[in-house]
Amino acid sequence: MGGGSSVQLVLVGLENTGKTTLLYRLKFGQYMHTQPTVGFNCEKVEGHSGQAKGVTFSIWDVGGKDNMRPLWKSYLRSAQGIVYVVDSADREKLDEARVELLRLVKGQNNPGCLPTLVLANKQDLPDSLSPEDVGKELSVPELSVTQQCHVLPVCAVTGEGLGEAMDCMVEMVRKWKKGKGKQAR
Ligand SMILES: Nc1nc2c(ncn2[C@@H]2O[C@H](COP(=O)(O)OP(=O)(O)OP(=O)(O)O)[C@@H](O)[C@H]2O)c(=O)[nH]1
Ligand SMILES: [Mg+2]
Repeated sequence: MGGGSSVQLVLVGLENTGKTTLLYRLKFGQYMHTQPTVGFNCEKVEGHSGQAKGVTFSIWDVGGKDNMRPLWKSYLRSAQGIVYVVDSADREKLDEARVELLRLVKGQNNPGCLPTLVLANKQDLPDSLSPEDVGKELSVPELSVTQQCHVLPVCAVTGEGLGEAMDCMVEMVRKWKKGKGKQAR
């Protein structure tokens, strides 16, 4: 996969984790003020570096409040990857974040085992957990036995880590397309 190709992603995670901030950071290259998302946002974003260079991402950002979470699964059908955003500083919500991640990834609507990238967001906050600890809390090591699942650190406000994240996603989607996700990693 390279320049000229397109990748459709679904961007989910609990409310207030920074999904829309991340989407607008990618789209406009700057911090934008957000409101809680009711329904979804969709933007087309161009990749600029690494394997993402020249790739067009269609990103569906779905609201994370509990009444909107049942909608997440309906976006999986047309997606080639899941980006799951976590607030690394909100320790009290990590259990809930894990339950929702597993419900989505292990559910009936994900028979193709879409590659899943967990983004440990808000790394700028002083009490944020490391990506390794966020990954452990969300069962990433267990999930990655049967499907592609990685965790990366990001800060949606500054954009730090987003280039690496898009690069990683392209690589995961490329492998998934080759093996349709059957052979993990
Ligand atoms: N410190 C810090 N704050 C962030 C970061 N990313 C997002 N935020 C803040 O987190 C709050 C929620 O951001 P949103 O992008 O609206 O969150 P969301 O996940 O889209 O929330 P829903 O639409 O309700 O699902 C906002 O006040 C953002 O400015 C980050 O990396 N660091
Ligand atoms: Mg939002």
